[in-house]
Amino acid sequence: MTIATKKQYESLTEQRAILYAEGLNFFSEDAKLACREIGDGNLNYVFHITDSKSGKGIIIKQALPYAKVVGESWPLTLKRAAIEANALKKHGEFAAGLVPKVYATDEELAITVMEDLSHLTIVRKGLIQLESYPKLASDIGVYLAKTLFHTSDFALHPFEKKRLVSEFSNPELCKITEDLIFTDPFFDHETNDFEPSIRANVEAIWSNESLKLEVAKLKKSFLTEAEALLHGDLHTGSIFASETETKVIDPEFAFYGPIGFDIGLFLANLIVQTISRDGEQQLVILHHIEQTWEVFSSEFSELWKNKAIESYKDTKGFEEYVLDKIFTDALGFAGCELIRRTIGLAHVNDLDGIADDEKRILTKKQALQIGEALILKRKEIKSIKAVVWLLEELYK
Ligand code: SR1
Ligand code: MG
Repeated sequence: MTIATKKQYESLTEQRAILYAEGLNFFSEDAKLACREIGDGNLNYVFHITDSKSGKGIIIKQALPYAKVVGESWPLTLKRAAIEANALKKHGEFAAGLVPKVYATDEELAITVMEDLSHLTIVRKGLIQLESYPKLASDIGVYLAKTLFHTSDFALHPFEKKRLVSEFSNPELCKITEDLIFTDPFFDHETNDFEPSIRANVEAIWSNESLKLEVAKLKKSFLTEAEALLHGDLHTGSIFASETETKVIDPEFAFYGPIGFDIGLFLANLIVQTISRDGEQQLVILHHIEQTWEVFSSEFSELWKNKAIESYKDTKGFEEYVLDKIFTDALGFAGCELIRRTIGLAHVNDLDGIADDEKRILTKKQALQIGEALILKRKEIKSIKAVVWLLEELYK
């Protein structure tokens, strides 16, 4: 008699990851496998398995039952591994080539096995080292337009759209964003983390009622507007790239939310780079900012023209209204991201890694200032060029 036993979750070690890889039928029997844990994110293990005989490789990503950045005191659902794998597959239907291929998933062990991207670098790391990514902005513009348009009501039958809203319900990960991006940084909360030298700037944020009112509106939009299947955490640490390739990884925060959110997060993480750079190097990133929006909006318009199923798609002014709203929302969300990356729980190396104390503090103060301006002035800023002018004025 065979007794069926349910597989129990256990976290992998490098040794166990090799055994797991051997069972996948991906490598040949005589493969010589090696493994390295390469995860540097806040939440998961990432094992890179390579076969020295064939040169082939895979990534085995495993979700931990808690947030790695904090420790076991912050339990976290393992369901996020399935959300991530399903979001990669769904986004891959529309933006093939811009996301990694998923080879296998294992719900019990919260594992996703995917394409080896080790020939690419994490964009945040590369940008800090002034590496250039000539395709980054246009690839991300295309990725955003395709994934967001095709998963929205503009492209889907309402039954399918609502089925996807339910499939990608992701309350625990959304709660992290609600707290860490939209709430905690704007109050004297224990999760916040900032340098004593910027305390006065932080306290000014906590007591700025008009700013808090605008953040409350943005949070409401994040909580309630199920416009499209978002990546949900599209910062530069969620993108692998080289001079010729771009791949968006890590959509474990995926859910149905406002279209401007992914765009805003990406723009904010580019803005962070412009603050610490000068001259030509700064211009490169300012150009990325402009190009991301330009490519996104023209691709989105093209899809609207050719693929939208909405009855009002040709009603004069509607497409413009939709794009204006996405733009305004994106600026507001970018502002919140800039503030939380400076004073909230999850920091970025673009700011914290600046060794010179004076420069780092000045950069952080500017990040807060830009964040505030984007939130408060988002409805007055009418074009991406105006965003670039605002930044250039500040850096003069
Ligand atoms: C506890 S998780 C902290 C942050 O890491 C993720 O990448 C998200 O950005 C989240 O806000
Ligand atoms: Mg991540």
